[in-house]
Amino acid sequence: MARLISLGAAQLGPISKDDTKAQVVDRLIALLHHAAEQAIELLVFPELALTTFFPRWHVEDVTEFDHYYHTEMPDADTQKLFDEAKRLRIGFALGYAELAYDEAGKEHRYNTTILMDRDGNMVGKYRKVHIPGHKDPEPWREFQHAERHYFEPGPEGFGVWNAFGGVVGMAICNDRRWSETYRVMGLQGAELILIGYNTPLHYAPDPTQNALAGFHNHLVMQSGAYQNGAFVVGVAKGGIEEGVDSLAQSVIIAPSGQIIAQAITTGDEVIQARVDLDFCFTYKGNVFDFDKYRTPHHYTKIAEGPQRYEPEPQE
Ligand code: ING
Repeated sequence: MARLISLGAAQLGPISKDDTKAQVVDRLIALLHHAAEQAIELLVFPELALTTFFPRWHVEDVTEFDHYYHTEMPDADTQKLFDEAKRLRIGFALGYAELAYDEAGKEHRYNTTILMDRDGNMVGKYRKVHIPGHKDPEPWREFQHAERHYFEPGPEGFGVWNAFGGVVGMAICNDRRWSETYRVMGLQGAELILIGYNTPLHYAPDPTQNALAGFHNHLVMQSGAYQNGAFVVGVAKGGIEEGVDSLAQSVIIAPSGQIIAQAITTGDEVIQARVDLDFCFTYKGNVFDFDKYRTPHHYTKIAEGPQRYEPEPQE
């Protein structure tokens, strides 16, 4: 019997630093309504979907940016979104900046995604593991990418959850470039991997890669989907946001690695695909039958960290 689910990606166009949370939440609710028109049951919003991508600026005292963070989710700014999603019976994944306190009362700042089911219950929370960019100001850059100043890596790593009739995992932005991200979730049986991203088209450390931004984006998510027999939803906050041109091209990808839905604008746009989660087994049960074909005893270096050989000096 098929396990059908109607997936959606809610791509966002730019959010300006002066947009209020209420204005942004209204845009997210409008996208929920577009999703409801298409009978979408799970809608994925991008990374940091409530605010502009503020790591593009480096402020010495991070508390100056506290207004971009949320200590509770939902909270007064976002309750309206959660209520409307529950009313429409649409589950959703929402990226946001999280300010959390541990048992000792120590502050932690994470780049987080929360996953809600169709009944309005929280399924799980994922905190970004691979934090790209830099911590200290790098004035040589046209714009900063100071994620390491504003976020620490999530301590929980990559989990999966039983939800939406399948096994669901999450990742955020730079995570999608690392094959380990998908494989750690694939080993836990992930059938559906939800990924939001904010990706500037200009990569300051090596601008020759700029022309390949779209290619690299789809390359890594298509590979991750295929090599782990999972559906992948990759959703952008794109367009020119505070002067930074950011990649859009949100996609829904099948376990075959094929793109089955793609955004055609750089703004607010919902894309949709109705899929059968049983299709994952076409890949998990054959070419990527992990139990039958993987050889973990040869893979220990992956977890131990690099043991580089240096190239022999040329005579
Ligand atoms: N953004 C970018 C990303 O991984 C980046 C940073 C861009 C890294 C291009 C390397 C190359 O898509 C976030 N937010 O991680």
